[in-house]
Amino acid sequence: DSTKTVGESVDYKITGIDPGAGIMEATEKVLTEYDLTDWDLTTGSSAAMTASLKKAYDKEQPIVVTGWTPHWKFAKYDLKYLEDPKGVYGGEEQIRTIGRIGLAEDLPEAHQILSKFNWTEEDMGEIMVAIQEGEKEDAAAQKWVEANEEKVAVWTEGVEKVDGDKIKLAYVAWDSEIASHNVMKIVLEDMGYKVTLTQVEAGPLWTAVADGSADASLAAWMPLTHKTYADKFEGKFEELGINMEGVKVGLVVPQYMDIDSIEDLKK
Ligand code: PBE
Repeated sequence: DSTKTVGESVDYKITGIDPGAGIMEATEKVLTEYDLTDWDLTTGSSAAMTASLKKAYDKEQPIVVTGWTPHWKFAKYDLKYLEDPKGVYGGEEQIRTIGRIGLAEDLPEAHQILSKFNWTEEDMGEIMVAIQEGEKEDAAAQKWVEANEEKVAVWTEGVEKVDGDKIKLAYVAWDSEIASHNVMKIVLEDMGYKVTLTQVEAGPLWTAVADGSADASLAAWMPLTHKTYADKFEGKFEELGINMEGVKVGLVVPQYMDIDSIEDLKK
């Protein structure tokens, strides 16, 4: 119905994800800063958000979701980010690896591998798309590792194998993090570790690394997305390095919607 405003057409609703995600905090800020007083951000999960997106997209209906790159949804659907002239979502973000204090002394080989871990959006995309098309998470990661021996060799170069040392990695069920943690599990297992992956929400993830109940995570989106967590736990974790450059978060809509900027949501 072309007489409706954008807000009316989507019931003044932005489809969000899990409440602890940094993008949720940023989106609440967007509602305030852009004066979108009639709008609500719904909470759910990454999987529920993509299900809603698929449902709307298949019928060419309007929808506004919290989105991020890398994500398979951009390969599957024709989507666009809404411009964010106020810069609430920051600019180019990075995904960083964080470890608990003492990791370097206790698990030095893993500390080295985690510190060297670095890959690209394309690498991660291959795994995300495979999983989305029905492949099991661990099988998709295993295939990628087997097909990318040279890349993995760079992360493990000069590192000695261990004999069954235990390591625990914490992650959130975001598609990007499912891919990265499943890859790292295999890489560390091939180096002799017994790896446990624990899936938690973002707040408990940061808490676990800070209190040492998890050894590391590849899921720290910085400098802005997880700034609240990084500030809260300052001094209680170690930054091990950037594992991916040029990632992004924001509001995402189908290309067929006739809006370009967050400001257009006011109309
Ligand atoms: N995300 C995906 C996360 C980081 C990775 C953008 C949903 C977040 O908002 O915290």
